[in-house]
Amino acid sequence: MEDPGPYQAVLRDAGPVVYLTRYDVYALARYEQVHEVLVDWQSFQSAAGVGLSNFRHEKPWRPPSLLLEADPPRHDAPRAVLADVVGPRTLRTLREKWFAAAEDLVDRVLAEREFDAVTELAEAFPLRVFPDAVGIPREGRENLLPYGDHLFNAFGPTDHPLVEKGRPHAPRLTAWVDAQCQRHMLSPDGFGARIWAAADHGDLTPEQAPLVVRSLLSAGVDTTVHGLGAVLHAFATHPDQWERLRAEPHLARVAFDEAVRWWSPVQTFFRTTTAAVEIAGVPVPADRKILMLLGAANHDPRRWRDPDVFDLSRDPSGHVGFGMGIHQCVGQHVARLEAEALLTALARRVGRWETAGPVRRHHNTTLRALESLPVRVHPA
Ligand code: HEM
Ligand code: OVM
Repeated sequence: MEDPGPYQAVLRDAGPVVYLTRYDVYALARYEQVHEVLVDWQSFQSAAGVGLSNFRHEKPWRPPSLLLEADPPRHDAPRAVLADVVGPRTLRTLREKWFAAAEDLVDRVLAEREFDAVTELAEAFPLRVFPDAVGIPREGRENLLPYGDHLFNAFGPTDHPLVEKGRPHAPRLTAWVDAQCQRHMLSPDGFGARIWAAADHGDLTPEQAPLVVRSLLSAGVDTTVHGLGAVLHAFATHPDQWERLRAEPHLARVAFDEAVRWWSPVQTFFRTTTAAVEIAGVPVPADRKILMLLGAANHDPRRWRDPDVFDLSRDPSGHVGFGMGIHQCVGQHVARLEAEALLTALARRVGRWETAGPVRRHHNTTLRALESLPVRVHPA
């Protein structure tokens, strides 16, 4: 978790499929095989869980997601609804508001010359705009990050100390999140209300609506916090790339995608084989867990030139940091808009910046995350 690069290189070079005896898992760390499995939902299903746990044999710790942990045809309706609710059309109406919120936040944070870019920016910005956009009340929002953190830890081995540390808090966090998904808790103009309206319209059942809202609250906070943390970390440690962004601010979106490739905030997801298959000629039995190392695929030198370099000149499209295929991140436009707003506001005001203390990692079995990024800024 401190530095995933070296073990990922070992796994990539060990072969196209690496059998992990301790977990009875088939691990893929090369881009070609990760991509192949991501786009073949028929052979590699999600409904048995996208963590290590196999839902055919183990009871999931919470009711499965109707998107992430579902296969067609059940996946299709929730996916279509959410794709519309958080799609580009909706986001055009939020653009001005989110850009203004970013300008306001950055103005206030830059009153100090030294601050923690993780807490003051990467956490503060999504927490300011996203829960409002979903339409949940203010009360209890401090539960969002801990809930997501436990959820992402729980995709890994359930006897891991990080999961054991989170488990006592899970019932309280889950109860709070589930309560926010009820119709009467949601403001009339947010993403949540639009999901309930889709149920009125017959596109979802009333039983599905709260679980689709839950997907937004599950997947929409920690991911963007750590994605923004990644792009801020990248720029604070690559002054030449910051200079380039300042000269060409339209690069903000591609910069964020390059950061999602380079850092890969979501490091891993699993699939389960529906039948005996071959991956790169290696036989894999039915009902086995396949570990896709998204971060390793995004650094595979077989696919990327100088993969470890954060480079705005690169075309990062095709990276698997948002997945690929039918489950590819439905919230990626939300994440990109948040990043574009924050980076644009910063690029106007910060001439130069650098780290001003030790960069500390936040440990999570699935997320690659920062706890602290102390920075010193020099105004433009
Ligand atoms: C799916 C990453 C932001 C909601 C995914 C997947 C990845 C991912 C890798 C694919 C899962 C799979 O194939 O099994 C990320 C990253 C983000 C981000 C790195 C930020 C940088 C968001 C946001 C939202 C969101 C902001 C909500 C607004 C979802 C949902 C799914 C998903 C609901 C499941 C989609 C499906 O199964 O059809 N995300 N995500 N994500 N993401 Fe994101
Ligand atoms: C969901 C969900 C939860 C975690 C992650 C995710 C990255 C989706 O509940 O649908 O996608």
